[in-house]
Amino acid sequence: AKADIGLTGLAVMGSNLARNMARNGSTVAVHNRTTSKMTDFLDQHGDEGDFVGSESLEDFVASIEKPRAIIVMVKAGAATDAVVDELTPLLDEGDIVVDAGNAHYEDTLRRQQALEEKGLHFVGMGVSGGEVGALEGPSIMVGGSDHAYERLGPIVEKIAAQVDGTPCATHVGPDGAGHFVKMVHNGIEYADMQLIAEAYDLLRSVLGLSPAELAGIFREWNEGELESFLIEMTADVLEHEDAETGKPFVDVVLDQAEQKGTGRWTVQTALELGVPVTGIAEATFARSVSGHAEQRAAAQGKFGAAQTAGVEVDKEQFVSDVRDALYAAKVVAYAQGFDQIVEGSNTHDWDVTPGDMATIWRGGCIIRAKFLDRIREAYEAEPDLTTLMTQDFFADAIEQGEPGWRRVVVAATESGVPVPAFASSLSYFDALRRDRLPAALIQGLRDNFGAHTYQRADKDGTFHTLWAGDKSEVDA
Ligand code: 2AM
Repeated sequence: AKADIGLTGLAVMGSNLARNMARNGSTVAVHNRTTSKMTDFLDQHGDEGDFVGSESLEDFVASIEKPRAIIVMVKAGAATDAVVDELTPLLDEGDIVVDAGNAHYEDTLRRQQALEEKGLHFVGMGVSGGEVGALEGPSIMVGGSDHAYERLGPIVEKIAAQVDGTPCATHVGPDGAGHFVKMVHNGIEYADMQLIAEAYDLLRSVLGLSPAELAGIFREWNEGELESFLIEMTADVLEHEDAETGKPFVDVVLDQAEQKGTGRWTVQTALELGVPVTGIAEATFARSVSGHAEQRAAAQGKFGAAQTAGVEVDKEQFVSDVRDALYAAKVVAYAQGFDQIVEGSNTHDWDVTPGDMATIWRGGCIIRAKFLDRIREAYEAEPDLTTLMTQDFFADAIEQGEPGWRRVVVAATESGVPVPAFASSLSYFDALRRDRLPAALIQGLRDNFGAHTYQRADKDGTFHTLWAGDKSEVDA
């Protein structure tokens, strides 16, 4: 019998996806450029399910049931293009090539168009959950045609994480939609991690608690509305001691955060779409700041640590305030991320259902959280929601958290603890609710130096003031 699906690229992610599919009943054709990896794979995991191993790409393709579905799990970029180019001459009309890597959605759009011209289907499939998720049940965001999803969906929905009997996998929309949504997912993950890091830094600096004590606080938070994989993991990391020195692990790790690029892509795309994802942007920039060792050393040498009087706080109150700030800022970050999904979908005619994204992010992925069930419910109640922030449940949470959120930003400022994400999300909230914004002054300046014109709040039309002349107003 022929294989139900094929997978080429048997590094860890590819191997784990292949094993997951086989464990869930699919016969999986496997291939790797370096043949020994394929034979090693079969030696180690061949008994976990039905595999068909091939040494050549030709045999691999021939071993798969038509229309063929072939997952490519190689390095993003040139390697993906190389493998797709090698594959396409071997395929028949209606066959489906799936890129399960973290591709930029514009690359996916390009590849989809190229394959469509050949009568083939290209699917950009976002897979979140890391190596463990790939094996045990990831969250899967599938782009591409309906034809492709009909073939792929049943397999993918089986291997995904399941929450309340619902698979964490769905057909997000055509062409680049799956990779776009995966990109924003990662951007939100950046923001969420930055907010957690700011909460940790504040609690530690202001209250002088040890990492182990802080782990206890995060464990407690994980019992409530903040319950999430990232909060749970935060407790684990804070509790961990370095074997070599016996010090808290978090104190021996070099404090420079790295990035692979999906956060940057999210921000770049958001700038182009004109969506203010300030939480994600601050998180991405905060990683850059941490990596600028020379500037940090120069500033430390020149100024030393911030000279502050320190703040007097009630411990219990402060812990509660930081939790409120974290929750409110998290609402802002997710609201902004969902705005970007909606805007991307509108721009590319993808018809993405935002609530479905919250649904498939409830399990398997890195940002899985109780919180996402609330977002799912919010979009269920109101599919065309203008912003998550004003939906009843989240509006209540923000209003309840607001006083603490403000106190935390003040305390951070007074104690010299950087809180770019807490502060910018609060500014975003204040900007949205403000009666008048100083954007009016900016319009005046633009009209003055560049005759860029302006509109008035009190009547229709476009106007220009003769700034260099008698300052009268003319229709523009
Ligand atoms: P390899 O084992 O032959 O190196 C992660 O690097 C995975 O991508 C590996 O399975 C690797 O195959 C594969 N890979 C990377 N570049 C590739 C290319 N240009 N063509 C085919 N496979 C590639």
